[in-house]
Amino acid sequence: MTQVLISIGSNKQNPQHQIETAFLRLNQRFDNVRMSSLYLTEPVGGIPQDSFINAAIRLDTQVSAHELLQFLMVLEHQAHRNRAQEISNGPRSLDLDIILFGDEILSESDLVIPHPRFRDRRFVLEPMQVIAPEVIDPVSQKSISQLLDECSDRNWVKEMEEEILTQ
Ligand code: PH2
Ligand code: MG
Ligand code: MG
Repeated sequence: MTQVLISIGSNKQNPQHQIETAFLRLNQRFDNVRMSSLYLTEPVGGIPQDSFINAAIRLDTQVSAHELLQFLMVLEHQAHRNRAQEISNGPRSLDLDIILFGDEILSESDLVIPHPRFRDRRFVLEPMQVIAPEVIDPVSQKSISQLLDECSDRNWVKEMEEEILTQ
């Protein structure tokens, strides 16, 4: 089994519904799926747009990182995400990014793990710190807690509601 950390985000087409639907589908497909509470977050990347809702998800799987990526892209497609019409860092109905995949380090044209920008993003680290504070980034050898302590991103991140747990 590999423990995976995923960052989920949306700022279009009912963000809260998009995130809850994706979480239910992940929960049907994978083991020990846990999601942080939802966070309202300031858009990062310089494009004027609505605030995002972000959360962190942890799950266990036997599939490869590429197979997981395929599954996440199906979920994005089901949320009517259309990459062809998108601008970089712009609005999106559903974004599912693999942040860590066990201790794998991978750099391919379609998939880079650990996610190259996650250490600089408070909207990724703050929710993740709640469900996986001790998980180690295999590149920096630092824990999620330590990366959050050292993170200089000052864009605002506000917790929205209680944590959603699965049995
Ligand atoms: N995703 C982006 C660009 N900017 N900003 C916030 N707050 N949350 C996101 O999920 C996000 C972003 C590109 O994927
Ligand atoms: Mg993203
Ligand atoms: Mg993405």
